[in-house]
Amino acid sequence: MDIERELAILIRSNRDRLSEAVINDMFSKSPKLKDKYEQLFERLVSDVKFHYDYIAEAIDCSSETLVKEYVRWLLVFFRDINVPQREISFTFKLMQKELHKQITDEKKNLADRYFGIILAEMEKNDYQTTSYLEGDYPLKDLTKKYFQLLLLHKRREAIDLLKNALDSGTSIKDIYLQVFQKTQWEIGRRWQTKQLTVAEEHTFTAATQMIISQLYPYLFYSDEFKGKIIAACVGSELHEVGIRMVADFLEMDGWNTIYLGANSPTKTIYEAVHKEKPDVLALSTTIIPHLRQVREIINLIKQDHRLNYVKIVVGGYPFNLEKSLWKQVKADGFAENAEKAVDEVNRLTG
Ligand code: B12
Repeated sequence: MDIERELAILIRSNRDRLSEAVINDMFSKSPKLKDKYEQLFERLVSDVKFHYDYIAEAIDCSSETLVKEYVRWLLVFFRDINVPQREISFTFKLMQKELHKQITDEKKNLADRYFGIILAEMEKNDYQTTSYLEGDYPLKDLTKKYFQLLLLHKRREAIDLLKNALDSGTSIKDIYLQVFQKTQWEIGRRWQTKQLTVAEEHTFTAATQMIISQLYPYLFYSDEFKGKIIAACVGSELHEVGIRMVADFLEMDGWNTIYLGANSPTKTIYEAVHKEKPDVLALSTTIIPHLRQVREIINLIKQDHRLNYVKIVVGGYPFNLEKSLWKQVKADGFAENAEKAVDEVNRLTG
């Protein structure tokens, strides 16, 4: 086993204990922070667990990009609830110190490299997010109108808007990749920067899922039967809109897709692959620490000689950040969006 994997396993298996120790140490070192956060002890511990999970996964994937991206995301997230950057840096320094107590010198060097990257990235602290609705793209007006209607909870008008666009020749695929995808990403950005509440994010996502289902009569199904695909989100992954879009695009291309959706445990996916014998397994993850579950299911399938005909294609947020990650998890292919997923599946099976 390589040292990255060993360190990642060590962090994961000790992260609960480490995280409590970090917050206790923080309170003993800083009475001011103790005063400010004592009531929030559990919350702080759970935040530190979250940080350790991301660091462990980035180390496991040997990816500096993943850890840098996490820091940028975190700084924006905390800035908008007025947590000062120095408190975040202080937490990470204590995390590093606590981890040091558990590991050998060789692993200390590796851990220090990642903590060094984290702390350097924090120093920049000038991160801005920009709206996904801006920029140059063909369906910009339609996307902005749709987004406004969602904000006003006008779902019926939103459906009519899109049906009218489809009736006047706009392609359903463009609506998926521009209107729905950009809307979802923008909802995320506004949630991250506290312009939308969790409740609003839930409502708007549910509205878009309902609207997608209303547009199914507009999906163009091919008469061709190219083969069978299982599409699933791994383990504890709840972000299902992306893989749903991938499945719909593949259906339109002539693939019979069996959609397992969010939250599919490794065992469930493995059993479904045995039962259905698909040509392709499409796996999605959004949350970086869930990459471990991607690796787990891929290993299981690759080690099972009865399944050596199954091609595995992966995608989702971390794969778009780190373009070589799909090789790292030992998948056969990757695509950055639903349209490219179709090309990739055809290439792998052609
Ligand atoms: C809706 C949403 C949720 C919903 C999901 C509900 C649902 N039914 O899907 C809920 C409320 C459950 C949720 C929870 C969380 N979320 Co959330 N969520 C989102 C949001 C706003 C939209 C996701 C979405 O629909 N995207 C639209 C689709 C179309 O885009 P996509 O997933 O990238 O998919 C495309 C490609 O990636 C690719 N692709 C995807 N899968 C696959 C698979 C294959 C095989 C291929 C080839 C291609 C491919 O093709 C797709 C289509 O073109 C995003 C914002 C964002 N930027 O995505 C945040 C976001 C992903 N969430 C985020 C976070 C932090 C969380 C939570 C951790 C919050 C929390 N503390 O609880 C939890 C984690 C839950 C979990 N265990 O999974 C962060 C992640 C940041 C980070 N650094 O990791 C984001 C980016 C928001 C933000 N800007 O801060 N979330």
